[in-house]
Amino acid sequence: NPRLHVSLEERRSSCKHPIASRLFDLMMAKKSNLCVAADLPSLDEVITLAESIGPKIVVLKIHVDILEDFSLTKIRQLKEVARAHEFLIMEDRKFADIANTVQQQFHGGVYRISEWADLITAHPLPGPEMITHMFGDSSSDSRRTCGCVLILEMSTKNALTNEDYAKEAAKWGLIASDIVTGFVGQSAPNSDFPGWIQFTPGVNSSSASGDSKGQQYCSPAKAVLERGADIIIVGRGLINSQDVVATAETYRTEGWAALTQRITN
Ligand code: 5IU
Repeated sequence: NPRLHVSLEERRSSCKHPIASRLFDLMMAKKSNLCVAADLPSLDEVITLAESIGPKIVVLKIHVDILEDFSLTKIRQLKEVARAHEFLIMEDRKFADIANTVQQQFHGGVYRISEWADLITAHPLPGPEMITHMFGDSSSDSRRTCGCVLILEMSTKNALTNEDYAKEAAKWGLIASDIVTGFVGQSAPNSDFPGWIQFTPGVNSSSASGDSKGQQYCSPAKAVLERGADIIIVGRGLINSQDVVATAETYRTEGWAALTQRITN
């Protein structure tokens, strides 16, 4: 798989989406491929975490619907922190409906995700038309300000995202590579397009197995070297640690070392 060994500079130059280019720039500038899953109960806590670990991460992933104090004012505050420390905000909304509904979930409601998210996750389950129409028509600004991250595989035990599913969805994602900036997966799909980015969750250095609810974990090195991760997604392994800044530095160093090792090999 050529993507795995191509330099980040070269991959950046083949990107078809400004958010993907920006993410490559951030990775190179910050020497980081760390995305933190900030699954905390309030935006106040997310903002405090982001202020402390901001310099070490390239993406902060949130679930907007678990925040008890959500407001557009607070999300704008988080946006400010993201601007100051230079990281992207990923809303892990996992869209999975028909395009007409997804458009409303993306632009409307209380959360108005399209106003602030740099990256948004979506399941390919509804088919390729959902992907091409999720942001609205071709004049929609959000097509350039927000990148879709397609979920090809899940990290959980007995997930239904088998090889055929992931393969078919990867094809759709590649065809729509002006919309799809990357994908979530546990393995590297066969493709000679180096411009899209693999996000891999289920990374935790202190738990070799998983949680008691189906989540499965591996180390940062294994995620990058054996599973093809460009970006490692770390949640509880970091947010529950005593010293989040020191832990972020450890994950950043390990993740980055593995990525540079993979590229130079
Ligand atoms: N997440 C997964 N697995 C997946 C997908 C998303 O764990 O396949 I798609 C999310 C869920 C959570 C984070 O927000 O990534 C992982 O958190 P922990 O590192 O705390 O398990």
